[in-house]
Amino acid sequence: MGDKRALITGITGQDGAYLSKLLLSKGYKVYGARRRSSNASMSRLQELNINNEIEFVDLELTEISNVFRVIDKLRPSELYNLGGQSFVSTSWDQPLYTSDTNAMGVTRLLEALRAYSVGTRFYQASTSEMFGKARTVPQNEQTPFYPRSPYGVAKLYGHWITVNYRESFGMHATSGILFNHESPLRGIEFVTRKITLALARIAHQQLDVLELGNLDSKRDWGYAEDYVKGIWLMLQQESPSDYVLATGKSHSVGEFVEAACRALGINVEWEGEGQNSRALDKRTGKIIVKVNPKYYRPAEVDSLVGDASVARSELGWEPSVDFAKLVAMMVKADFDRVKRGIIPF
Ligand code: NAP
Ligand code: G4F
Repeated sequence: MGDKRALITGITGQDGAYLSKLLLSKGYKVYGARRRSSNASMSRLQELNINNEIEFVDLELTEISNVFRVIDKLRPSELYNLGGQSFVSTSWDQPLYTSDTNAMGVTRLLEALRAYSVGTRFYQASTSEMFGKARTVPQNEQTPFYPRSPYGVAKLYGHWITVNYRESFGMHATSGILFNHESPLRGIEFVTRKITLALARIAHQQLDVLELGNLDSKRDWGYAEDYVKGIWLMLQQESPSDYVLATGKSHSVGEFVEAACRALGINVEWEGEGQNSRALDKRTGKIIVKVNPKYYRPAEVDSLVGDASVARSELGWEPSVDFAKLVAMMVKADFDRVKRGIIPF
């Protein structure tokens, strides 16, 4: 494709940062859509040293006039919709805002493209949370959906409206159903980064105990930089479709804790069950991880594991970072940050 101009919503987030880096390396002009804030954080883009290569535009997904003006002005060749209220827990506190952004926000973008730029290739950031109380193991593009949170329900609307605009108007609209992907740029509210940062603080004697919710819940955790390559590949296909990206391996939150402790050279031993579970540092005998039920969710997604065989055969996509390597990479980044006294995000 000759015209390589991409608009990315959610530019300040984890995936926005890695996708920008990838597209810049491929010679794209990157427009970064950010929402106005008194404290706009460019720290992920700064960490990757690419903030000066991006042209920023103000875009709030809940504001239709804003969305229409930006699309009319830019008419990009590719639009990646990564913007959204992405924290599942918050979606029970802010269900209407979550729907406005994650569901209606998608329709606003699609309507703007339909009006001004129907040839733009569109990517929607869908999620394995849509499988929720999963009907089959592993989950693939054919698995029925059963979302378990306002976040999952809103994302399911975003998924189907993307499929619908593809089928109704012939738009090149693709939905990527991505399983959890993490990195040193992950937000600290998500369980992986919460664990690596807290354990790094414990290792530096800056914190005594890490409190978590459900230790038994299982996720298919991959590396974000691998996943943005898959996202880009999806939009390079002649025909639009839907694709699952996943590693095919699942681990519990407790196993993530153990792997992170291993990477730090901490030997842990579990005691108790359920709400009374705790992990002790075998050397010191101190409790370093315990359960606080305040982190339990009103409805849980107990276990997710994805089957990415369609992405493998049609896109040639493969994850390159396994679970142990991912955990070690995140632990190292946080250990070094705590040592330097700088926690950028
Ligand atoms: P993230 O780090 O939380 O980033 C979310 C981005 O969306 C931020 O740039 C945020 O801006 C922006 N945003 C939030 N509300 C907005 C609004 N109303 N208008 C415009 N922008 C808004 O999330 P991520 O991990 O990069 O994920 C990217 C997308 O993929 C999200 O839609 C997420 O739901 C979805 N997803 C993620 C995963 C995963 O495991 N990471 C898996 C499946 C799907 P601020 O910086 O201003 O808050
Ligand atoms: O890290 P989490 O908050 O991620 P979750 O809910 O799976 O959502 C992430 O992945 C989705 C893809 O499937 C994305 F769509 C979504 O945007 C986001 O990126 O929680 C993972 C699991 C949950 O079962 C949660 O109950 O960890 C459990 N957990 C246990 N203790 C905790 C905690 N989660 C958090 N955030 N904090 C805890 O203390």
